[in-house]
Amino acid sequence: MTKSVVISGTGLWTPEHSISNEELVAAYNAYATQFNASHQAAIAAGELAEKPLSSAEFIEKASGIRSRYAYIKDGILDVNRMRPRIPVRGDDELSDQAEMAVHAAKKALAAAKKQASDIDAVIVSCAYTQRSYPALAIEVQQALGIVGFGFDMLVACSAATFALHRAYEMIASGTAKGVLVINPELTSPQANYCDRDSHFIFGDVATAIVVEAAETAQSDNVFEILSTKAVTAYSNNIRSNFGYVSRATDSDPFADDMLFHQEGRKVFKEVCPMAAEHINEHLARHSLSPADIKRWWLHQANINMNTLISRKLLGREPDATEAPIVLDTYANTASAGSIIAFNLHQHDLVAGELGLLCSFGAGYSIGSLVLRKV
Ligand code: CO8
Repeated sequence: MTKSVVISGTGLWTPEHSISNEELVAAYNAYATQFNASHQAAIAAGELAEKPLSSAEFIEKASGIRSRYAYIKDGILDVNRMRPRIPVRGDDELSDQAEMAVHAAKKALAAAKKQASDIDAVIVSCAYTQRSYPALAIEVQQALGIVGFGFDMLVACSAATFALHRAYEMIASGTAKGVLVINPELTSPQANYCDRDSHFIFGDVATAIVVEAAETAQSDNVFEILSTKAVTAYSNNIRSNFGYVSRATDSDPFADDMLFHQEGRKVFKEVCPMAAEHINEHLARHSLSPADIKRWWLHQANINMNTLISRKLLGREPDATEAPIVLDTYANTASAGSIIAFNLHQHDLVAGELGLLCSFGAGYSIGSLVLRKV
C-alpha cells in the first residue's frame, strides 16, 4: 500500500428543524407530570417509579448541549406521543435516510470537485439503518448515478471513522478509484424522549466525505490520510436491543430496552482513558506527540469528555480552536460528530499541519485517522 490517499471533500447536511433544551425540557416535564398524576396510586404503592423532572441547566452543564436538530420535529414535543411522526414512504420513493445521505453526498462531491463518474464505491455508515436491505448505500448509489458498488456498515459512534478506514484501504489497494463515505445519522426515532437521563442527548444530521488517491484530487483543500487505527472492546454500557429477532422472541418492539440506553457515568469513566491511550499510541506510530497536532476533531458526545481527553493528551486545557466543539448546536450525532467538527474547522490549516480525527463510543469502539493538510 504505497499510494497516497486523501480526503478531498466533505459535506454537512443540517435538518431545518431544531429543538432547544428549554423546549425539550418543557415537553418532557409536562409528560412526566402527566405520567405521575395518572399513575399516582401505583407510585404511592411502590409499584412504579415516579418520573423525575429534567432541567435545561443540568443538560448544558453535564453535556455542553444547548440545542439539537431534528429531521422531523412534529411529534417529539407532543406529550401524548414523545417521538417523531415520520410519514410513511412507498417502496418506489427515496427513503428518508437515503435522502439525508444524498444531501450530504452532493455537498461533499461539490467540495471535492468531483462528479458521480469519479466515484465507484459508496459506504453508508451510521448507528442505525432504517431497513436491512436493499442496502441504503445501493439506493444512494442509484440516486446519484454512480456506477460501481455500495454497502452499509453499522459501528454506532465509530461508524464514520471505521468506514473511512475501509475507504482508505480500498483506495490504497486499488479496489476503488473514488469512495463516498456517508453518515446519515437519523437518531431521533431511537432516542427515548420519555427518559430524563437521555432525552436530551441526540440530534439528527448527515455528513459525507470523498476519499481518493492524491494523484486524482482536484480540490484545493485536501488532507492526506497518514494512517488509521481502530480498537473495539465489548461493553453493555451503551446498548439498544432493537432488532429483527424481537418478532420471534415476542418482545415488545417499543419497550425501553429497544431504545438507546446507557450507564453514562461508567461510559465516561471507561472510555476517556481508553481514547487518550489509543490516540497516544497512534501518534507514537509516527513518532509524534500531542504537541505536534494542530487540530483535534474529536467525537462529540459530551463536552466534559472532550475536555478530559484533551487535558490527558496535552497536559493543559485545550482552547476552542484546537479542539472544536459542535455539541452546543448539534448535540450528539452518533458517528457524524467528529466529521461535523472536521467539516466546519479545517479551512484555516496550512500545508504540512497535522490533525487527528477520532471517534469513541458504543461497542466500545475507537477509530482514529492522522491527517496532514496538503
Ligand atoms: N435533568 C436534571 N437532572 C438530571 C438529568 C436531567 N436531564 N439527568 C440526570 N440528572 C441527575 C441524576 O439523576 C443525578 O442525580 P443524583 O446525583 O441525585 O443521583 C445527577 O443529575 C447526575 O447524573 P449523572 O451522574 O448521570 O450525570 P453526568 O454528569 O454523568 O451526566 C451524561 C450524564 C451527560 C449522560 C454523562 O454521563 C455522559 O455524557 N456520559 C458519556 C456518555 C457517552 O458518551 N455515551 C455515548 C453515547 S452515544 C453512542 O455511543 C452512540 C450510540 C448510538 C446512537 C444512538 C442514537 C439514539
